[in-house]
Amino acid sequence: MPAQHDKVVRTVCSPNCSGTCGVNAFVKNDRITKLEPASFPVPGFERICLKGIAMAMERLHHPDRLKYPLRRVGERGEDMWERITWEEAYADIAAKLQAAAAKHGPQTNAWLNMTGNYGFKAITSATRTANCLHGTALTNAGLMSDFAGFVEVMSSMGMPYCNEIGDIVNAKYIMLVGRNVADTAHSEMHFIFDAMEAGAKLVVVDPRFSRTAAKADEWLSPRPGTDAALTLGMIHEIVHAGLMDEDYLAAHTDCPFLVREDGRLLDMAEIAEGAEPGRVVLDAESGEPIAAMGASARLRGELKVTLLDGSVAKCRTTFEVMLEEWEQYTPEVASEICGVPAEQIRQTAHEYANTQPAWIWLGEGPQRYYDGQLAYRGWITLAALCGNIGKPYSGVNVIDGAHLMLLMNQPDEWAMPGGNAGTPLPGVKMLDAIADGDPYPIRSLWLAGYNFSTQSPYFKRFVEDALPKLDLFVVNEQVMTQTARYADYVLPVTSYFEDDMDLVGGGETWFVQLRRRAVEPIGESRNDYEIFAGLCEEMGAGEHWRMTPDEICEFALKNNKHPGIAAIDWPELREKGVVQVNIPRPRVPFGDKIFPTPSGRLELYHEAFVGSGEGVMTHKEPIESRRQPKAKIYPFTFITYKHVHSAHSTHLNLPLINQVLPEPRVEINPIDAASRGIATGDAVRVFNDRGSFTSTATVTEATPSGVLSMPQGWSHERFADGHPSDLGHIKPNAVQEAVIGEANYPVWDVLAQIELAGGN
Ligand SMILES: Nc1nc2c(c(=O)[nH]1)N[C@H]1C(S)=C(S)[C@@H](COP(=O)(O)OP(=O)(O)OC[C@H]3O[C@@H](n4cnc5c(=O)[nH]c(N)nc54)[C@H](O)[C@@H]3O)O[C@H]1N2
Ligand SMILES: Nc1nc2c(c(=O)[nH]1)N[C@H]1C(S)=C(S)[C@@H](COP(=O)(O)OP(=O)(O)OC[C@H]3O[C@@H](n4cnc5c(=O)[nH]c(N)nc54)[C@H](O)[C@@H]3O)O[C@H]1N2
Ligand code: SF4
Ligand SMILES: [Mo]
Repeated sequence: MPAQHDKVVRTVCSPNCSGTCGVNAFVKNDRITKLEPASFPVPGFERICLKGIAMAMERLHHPDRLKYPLRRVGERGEDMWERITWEEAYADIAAKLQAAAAKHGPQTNAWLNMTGNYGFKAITSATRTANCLHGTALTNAGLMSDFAGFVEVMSSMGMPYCNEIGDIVNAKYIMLVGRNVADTAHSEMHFIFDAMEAGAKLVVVDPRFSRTAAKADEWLSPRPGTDAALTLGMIHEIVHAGLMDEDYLAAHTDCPFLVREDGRLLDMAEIAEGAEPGRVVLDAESGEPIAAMGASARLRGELKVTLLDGSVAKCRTTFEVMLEEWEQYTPEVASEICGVPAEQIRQTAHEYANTQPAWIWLGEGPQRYYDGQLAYRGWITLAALCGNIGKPYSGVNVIDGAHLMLLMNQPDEWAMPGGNAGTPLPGVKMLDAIADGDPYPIRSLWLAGYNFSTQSPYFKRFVEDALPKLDLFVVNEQVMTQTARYADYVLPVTSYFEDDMDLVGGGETWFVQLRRRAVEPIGESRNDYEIFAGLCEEMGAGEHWRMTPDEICEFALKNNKHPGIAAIDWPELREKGVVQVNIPRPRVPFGDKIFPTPSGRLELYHEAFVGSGEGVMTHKEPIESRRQPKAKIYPFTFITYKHVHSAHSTHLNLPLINQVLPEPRVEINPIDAASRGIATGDAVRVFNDRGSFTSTATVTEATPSGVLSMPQGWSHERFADGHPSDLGHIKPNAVQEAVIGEANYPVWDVLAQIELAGGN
C-alpha cells in the first residue's frame, strides 16, 4: 500500500488569532492532507481549530492565490494587471522610490506592517525596510484600535505584565471584561472551565451576550463605552463599605502623594533646600512632609506648605482628591450612566473585594471608544483599591506573552540594520500625511500583512483623497483583496505553511515555536523578508539582508533583550519545534510591589492628564454615544467584534467557514427590530453621515437594545453595497497623543441608523 503521506512537518498555524497552535502537517505530493495538534512540553496547549484546517485545506491552493508579481495596466482599482518578473518589479519600484526620495526626501517613502502573519520575521520586515532605507516606518498600534488602554497601563502600572494563562485555574474570581475568550482566545477557554470546576466564579462584562457571557455565572451588560462609570459605581461601594486595602494603598501606590489645588504634585525640591527632587508624603508618625521614597506615609491629610519661593501651597493627598471626585458616583448614579442595575454593581463590588484570588482580564472592547483609557483606568483603580495588583493569580491582565516580548525586545541590529533609522509616524496619521502633506508629504506607500480596506475606517477617503497623491502604492498579498486591487504593484506572498522558517511567540502564552515550511511556495510567491531583501539589494542596501532563515532565527533569539528569550537554546528549539520561555513561576506580575513607573509605585493619579480633566479617574461620555445629540438621527452604537471562525479578514471567504458563518449579518435586538419591521433574513441598510452598507439582519436578544453588532473583517464583495468600515472615523484623543504620541482609532465609538433596505 502506498504511504499515506510523504512527511510530517511540525510547524505553527499563525494568523493573528493569537492562538499560535503548534500543528503537525501531514504532506503528500506537496499538499497538506491532514493537520493535527502537535505536542507541547506542558499539557493543555495542544490545540487546533476550523480556521487552521480551512487555511491548510482551502486557502493554501485556492485559485485566488496570487502567484506572480503583478503590475497595474488599467486605472487604479480597475483590477487590470500584467504579469511581470521579480526583476522587473524590483527595477520599476526601486526607480520610483529613488525618484520620490530625490524630490521629497527619503521619509516620503512609507512602509506599514500589520498583523496578517504572526511570525517574528514576517511581522517586522516592513519596518526593518523603512529603517534600512531611511523611509517612514508607520506604526500600527493605534490603527489596530488596541492602544487607548495601553496608554493607561503604561501610565499606572508601567508595563502590561500579566499572569500566565494556565495559572487561571488557581483564581477564585474571574472577571472577563470585554474579553470574549470563547471567540478570541478559544484555545484558552478550557483553563477557565477548569477554574470554574475548582470553584471559581466567572463574571463577564460585555454589552453583548457573547459566547463567553453564555458560559458565565454572572453577566454585566454595560452600555457601550461606559466601563468607567460602572467601575466608579463599584469603587464607591468599596470605599463606603470599608473594603479598601488602605495599608496597600499607603505603601505601594501614589495615593499618599501631596497635590496642590491646581492639580500639580508637590516636589521635595520645592520645599526643602538642597533636597533631591521627588514626591512628598505626610510622615505616618509626625504628619510632617517628607520624601516619598521609602517612607511610611499617611493616606489622608492636608497641609499648607510654605515653598522655598515664599508662596504658600494648600495640599492634600491625591487619595483625598480622588475620594472627593468619586463621591458623586453612587451605584445608583453609575447605574443611570452604564445601565447595569445598582444592586448588581453593589454585589459585584463586594464579591470582587472579598474573594481571593481575583483575576481581571481586560480585552479590547472597553477601550475602543474615544476616551478608552478611562475604561482601563477604572478596572486598574478598582483592583488597586482592593490591593489586588502584585498578588498571585490576581491583578489586571491585558496582554503579555512571548510574541510581544519577541517584538518589544528585538535586537537593535534587526530593527535598524547597520544602525540605519527611518522616521516613525503613527499609522493613524497616514492619510493626513498623504492627502494633506501633514506633518510631511508621503508619496509612496507599501503595505504588508494589512487589509486596509476591511480593517480600518476611511478606506473610502484613502481611495478618494489620498491615493491620487501617491506616486507609488505597493501591496504584498496572498489574494487580491480590495486593498491590493488599488495598488500599482501587487507582490505575491507565501502563507505561513510555505514560508521557509520563522519564530512564533505565543499570544497569551510563553512558548516560542519554530515555524517550518510544510509545502513549497505557491507559484513565484516569496515571504515578506525575501521580498524586501530583493528590494534592498536593488537599492544598494543588500548587505543587511543576506542571513539565511536559520541564521535569522538564531540571531533574533540570541540578541533579544528579554533574558528569558535570549536564553533559549537554538539547537533545542530546532530539534523540538517548541520551547517554553524560562521565567520565574508562578508568574506574579509586580510581585515585589515595585512598579516600572517614575515613582516606583502604582500611579492612580495622573498629573500629566490634569489639563484634560483626567488627573483623577472619572467617566466621560463616548463622543458618539446614544446620549450625544447626534443619536437623535443615528440612535445605535455599532460594534464590529471578532468572530471565532475568522482571524480578522483572513478566513471569511473560505467554504468550510461559510458553512457555519455564511455571510455578514447585522445583529439587532428584537425591540429595535420590531419598531422598524425588521425580521431575521431581511436586507437592511446601516448608515450614518459618513457612509452606509447593506447586508442581512439577524434579530437576537444577544445584542442589547440600542446596539448593532456584527463580526468584522468581511470583504467588500460580500455586501450588496458599501462597507461597515465606511461608517468609522479617526478623531485623535489629546490625552493619548500627549502620553504616548499616538492616538487610538476609536473603532466602536460610532453611531448609526438601520432601516429595511430598499425602503420596503
Ligand atoms: N477568532 C479570532 N480570535 C482572535 C482574533 C480574531 O480576529 N479572530 N484577533 C486577535 C486579536 S488581534 C485581538 S486584538 C484579540 C481581541 O480580543 P477581544 O478583546 O476579546 O475581542 P473583541 O471582539 O475586539 O472585543 C471583545 C468584546 O468587547 C465587547 N465590548 C464592546 N464594547 C464594550 C464595552 O464598552 N465594554 C466592555 N466591557 N466590553 C465591550 C464586545 O461585545 C466583544 O465581545 O483577539 C485575538 N483573537
Ligand atoms: N471594525 C473593526 N476593525 C478592526 C478590528 C475590529 O475589531 N473591528 N480589530 C482591529 C485589530 S485588533 C487588528 S489586530 C487589526 C487586524 O488587521 P489586519 O492585520 O489587516 O487583518 P488580517 O485580516 O489578519 O490580515 C491582513 C492581511 O494579511 C494578509 N497576509 C497573511 N499572511 C501574510 C504574509 O505573510 N505577508 C503579507 N504581506 N500578507 C499576509 C492576509 O491575506 C490579509 O489580507 O484589525 C483592526 N481593525
Ligand atoms: S487559526 Fe488560530 S486557533 Fe485556529 S488552529 Fe490556527 S492558530 Fe490555532
Ligand atoms: Mo488586534
